[in-house]
Amino acid sequence: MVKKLDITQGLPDPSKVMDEIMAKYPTKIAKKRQKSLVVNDPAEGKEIQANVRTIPGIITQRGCTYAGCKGVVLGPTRDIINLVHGPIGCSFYAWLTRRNQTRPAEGEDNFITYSFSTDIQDSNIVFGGEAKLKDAVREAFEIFKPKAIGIFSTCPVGLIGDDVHSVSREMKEELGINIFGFSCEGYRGVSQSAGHHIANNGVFKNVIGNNNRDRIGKFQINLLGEYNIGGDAFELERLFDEAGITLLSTFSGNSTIESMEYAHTADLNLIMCHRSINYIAEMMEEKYGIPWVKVSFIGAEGSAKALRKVAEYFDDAELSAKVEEIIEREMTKVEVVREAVKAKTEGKLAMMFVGGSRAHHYQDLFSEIGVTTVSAGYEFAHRDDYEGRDVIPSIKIDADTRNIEDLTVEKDLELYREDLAVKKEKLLKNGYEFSNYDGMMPEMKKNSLVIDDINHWETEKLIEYYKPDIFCAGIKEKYVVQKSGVPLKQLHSYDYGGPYAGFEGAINFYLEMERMLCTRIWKMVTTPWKTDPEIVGSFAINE
Ligand code: CFM
Repeated sequence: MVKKLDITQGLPDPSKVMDEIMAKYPTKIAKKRQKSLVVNDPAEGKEIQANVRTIPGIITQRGCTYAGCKGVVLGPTRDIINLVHGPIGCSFYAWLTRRNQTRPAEGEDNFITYSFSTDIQDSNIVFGGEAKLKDAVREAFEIFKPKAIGIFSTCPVGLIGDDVHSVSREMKEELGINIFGFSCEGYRGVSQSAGHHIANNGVFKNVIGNNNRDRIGKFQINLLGEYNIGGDAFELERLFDEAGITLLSTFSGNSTIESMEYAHTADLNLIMCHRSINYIAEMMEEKYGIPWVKVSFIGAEGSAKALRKVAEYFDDAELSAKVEEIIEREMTKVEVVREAVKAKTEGKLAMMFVGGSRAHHYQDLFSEIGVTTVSAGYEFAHRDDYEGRDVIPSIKIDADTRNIEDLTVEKDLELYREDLAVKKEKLLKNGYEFSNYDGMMPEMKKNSLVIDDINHWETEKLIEYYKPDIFCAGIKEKYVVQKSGVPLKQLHSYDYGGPYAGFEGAINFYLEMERMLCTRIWKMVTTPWKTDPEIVGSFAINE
């Protein structure tokens, strides 16, 4: 039996295991890596190194800029053709059939299940690929007659200098639909985070504000940074619907480009994933005066808090009463399951290394069933996602960040909502919080180990040290972790489970954790490399 780490007196100081990790690195690398591993102290507020280049040779969990732009932000939108200009491999791996769900209305376009690519070849690399790109745009238009086409640059396209923006302008003119390009080559930034920023800029410039349609609801909001993994957005739509809150557009789970065009007619923006979409929220406030608030619908408590926050903003007795009614009804159901599961899961340990927001949000769901997060980190978040937005002025702008365009946005004199600015002022005086995110570290326990851009070596050492009951990450980590006898829950694709957002989502998550945390099967796994440290293969052809 593995001896469990004793955390009854608080989390142990992990400095020793950190030293062991560092001892294996060459001095220069250890010096750099050290700044990304932090022993948390919420009272002191420590600084972490984040959003810097991964050291070559290290196996990172990160993805590329193109993945963040095409896959994450634009990918889940169903009525736009997302055309990848590049080799077919980039499209194959960005094919989104696996996880983003969407519900088109009867007869409405849904291109998510397709994969569109220019499939460039060696000859295009030598002689240029713009002609092929134009042909692909015409062909896609001819077959599907979409409302919009987005063109995404991959690494080779940037290297040979194809101009996707001029092609977009020309094709827009020729075909008469909205066509726009993204310079989101994989190498453009240090991770997919750069791709989020590029996507935000493109959507803001080319889509938001294209349709000034009239109001249709009393309380109009947008939900930003919710990508409908495992049907999360469906659960939130159910809650907003019942409360009488009109969700104009979600960026970008279960969404349409059409809805994004009138998103600027909202009264409030809610942000779920701060990392991927805070840029749009900020720009919409500058241009249209729409305030934003950070919420999290991951966890039943967080969901209740978020709904109350919206009700408080609109300050309407009927809405508040409805929201309270929903919370009471849903929480009664949640509590029954939570209590039953917590009795079995209390005291278990979790570790999570995911993306740029889930490593924080899922700690709430775990703590609702008594599971402690001993170590966590993001793949590509920035210091503000760890330490809170108040550190933004002190973040060093390096050459990699400067590489990403920062749009200058001006007030739209016609559409700017002075009434919302006044409302915001008033609420601020009452202590209502806007435009803020406190980050992950202030909410984590003292001595928990926070790591940015963790790698395989560090993962293995930490599993040995903490012996967690569950590890949350993605598909690249899944099997190696499971072979160590620790179950891994994917928080990117949910292992095809979900939804986990909102109240129904919380119930789903508790039950799934009960299954994963309470089975003894993982303790029976013998790590294969303990008995066979070397796997020897041979070619059948030689036998
Ligand atoms: Fe935001 Fe996301 Fe995430 Fe993200 Fe992602 Fe994702 Fe993620 Mo995978 S936008 S930062 S780039 S919540 S794809 S839907 S699950 S790493 S934690």
